[in-house]
Amino acid sequence: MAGLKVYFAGSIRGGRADAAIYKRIIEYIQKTDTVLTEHVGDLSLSKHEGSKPVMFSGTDNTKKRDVLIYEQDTNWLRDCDLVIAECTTPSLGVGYELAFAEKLGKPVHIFYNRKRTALSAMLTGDKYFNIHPYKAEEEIYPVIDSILQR
Ligand code: 6K6
Repeated sequence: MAGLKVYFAGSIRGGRADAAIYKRIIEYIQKTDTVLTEHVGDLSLSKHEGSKPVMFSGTDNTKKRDVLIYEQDTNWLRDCDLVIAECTTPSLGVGYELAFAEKLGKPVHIFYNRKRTALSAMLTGDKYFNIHPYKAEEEIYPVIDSILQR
């Protein structure tokens, strides 16, 4: 564990189409800093994770697991130094985390591919957020260097 504590946010149940990009961003941050939410870049994780009937039979156990996820993630948000989110794939959970981080006064940086998505006005219209549209993935990394003050 070293450097800044970064909360990386990316879609899980919203869809895993960009999971490989999340993984590469997480690994890039980890060169010098700590990512509290490494699991977001886990390529074996499907959007149905957390509600698998085989592992977690019944609504009650699934709900209990979700309560634990919520408590862990909101604790990490309290603990982190900043939030970096990749928002090309829309996700209710990520949107919630961004608003939660704003309430806590944490710096928030939002990346999205502007060729593939029109970001919600609730994000682009909120002057609190640092929004970084990109066209190609390689544009992300120099911006991350500057965010992490490398
Ligand atoms: C187990 C292993 C990996 O993931 C799991 C179970 N699910 C989650 N674990 C931890 N954080 C989660 C999980 N599901 C959603 N989140 C949080 O919400 C992450 O921090 C993501 O940034 C965000 C994604 O929200 P949805 O609405 O797309 O799921």
